[in-house]
Amino acid sequence: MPNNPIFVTKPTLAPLEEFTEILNGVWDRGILTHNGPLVQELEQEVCKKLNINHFVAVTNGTIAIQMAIKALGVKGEIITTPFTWVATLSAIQWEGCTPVFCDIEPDTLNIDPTQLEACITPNTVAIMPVHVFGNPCDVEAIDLIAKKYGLKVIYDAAHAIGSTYKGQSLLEYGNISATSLHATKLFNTAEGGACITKDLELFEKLKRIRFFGHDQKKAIVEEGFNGKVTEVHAALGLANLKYFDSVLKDRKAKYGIYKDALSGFEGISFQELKFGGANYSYFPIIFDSEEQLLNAEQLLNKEKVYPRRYFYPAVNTLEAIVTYKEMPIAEDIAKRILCLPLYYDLKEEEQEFIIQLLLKLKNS
Ligand code: T4K
Repeated sequence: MPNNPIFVTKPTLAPLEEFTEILNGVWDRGILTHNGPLVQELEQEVCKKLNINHFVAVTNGTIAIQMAIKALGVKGEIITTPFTWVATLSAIQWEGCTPVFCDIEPDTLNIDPTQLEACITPNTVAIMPVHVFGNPCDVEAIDLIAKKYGLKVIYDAAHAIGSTYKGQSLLEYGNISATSLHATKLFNTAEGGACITKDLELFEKLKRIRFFGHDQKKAIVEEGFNGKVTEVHAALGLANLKYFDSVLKDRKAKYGIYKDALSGFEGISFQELKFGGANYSYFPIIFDSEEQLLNAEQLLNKEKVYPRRYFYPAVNTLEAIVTYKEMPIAEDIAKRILCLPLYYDLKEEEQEFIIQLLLKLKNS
């Protein structure tokens, strides 16, 4: 039994001295924010690392989604998934748009493209799928539907940094992708997020929106807000970025260990990674019933292991903020899914301990 509790995740942090080394420059310059040199460097370095065109670093992933909606100038219904974190929903609503839910595929856990067309009305302006747990959506099918109906596509790519589709960064799909660099994500700046687009005009617009609507001469040329990133956060990002490849590799290896060990376990199944290219940022298991999940959770908690029920409940059931509409697949999956601890610092013996606990359940 481990000495310390094992949580679902733990931030990956570069050695402290590597962070403070970068911070020395911040102290020397006295520039703390307003698109400082470290923010610019972080954006350039991430573009190089992911081989993408433009990356606009912002305060957090929720703001990134809101900025994407704002930059595309859409107002109306946005079709999205009920199987997501509440931020997807609230970002849509904060931008004065109406979320319309489209159910998910029971295997990939992503929005079901075959159900999309039935959700489209004359008021539909955009589609906002989520690459759930970093597993790529069917981007080609979604793109075809969007083109057919003249809709924008904004990916909630909060989990998807490091994921690829046909060898290219998944963040390049859609008109804009919004990612999260929160402490719990594969690559973090403590709090943080980013908008990614291939479109140069949108890129420039996103930068203006982030900074109150200023153009380069500081004239206000459009409505913006404060989505800026501090130099301290950028310094952390630059320190952590050096470990990006080893973190990806480590996640994949640990994902494989869980999968191999739990594959013969009758009563659980796994998310289907249909197109490959996942970043293995979470390890979800789907139980046959909620009762089995609760048993497993109880057993793990007793041993100070704390997996998480991402995403529970399905957000279409959050009646404090939306009108309920039944989404049978998402609601069912949300009740039966549990994410196991998966992070860079998770030790081999800790992972083995978790596996053994679950296997005990199988044999009981
Ligand atoms: N879209 C989607 C699909 C998302 O999943 C999210 C966020 C967003 C949009 C919005 O992105 P942001 O605006 O957040 O950038 C976490 C995160 O807060 C959230 O970013 C994430 N998704 C969501 C799925 O999970 P909690 O409530 O589970 O976090 P918490 O505090 O319970 O942390 C989980 C575990 O991580 C803890 O048991 C311990 C560990 N931890 C956590 C923090 C914050 C640490 O060791 N250190 C830390 O600093 O929400």
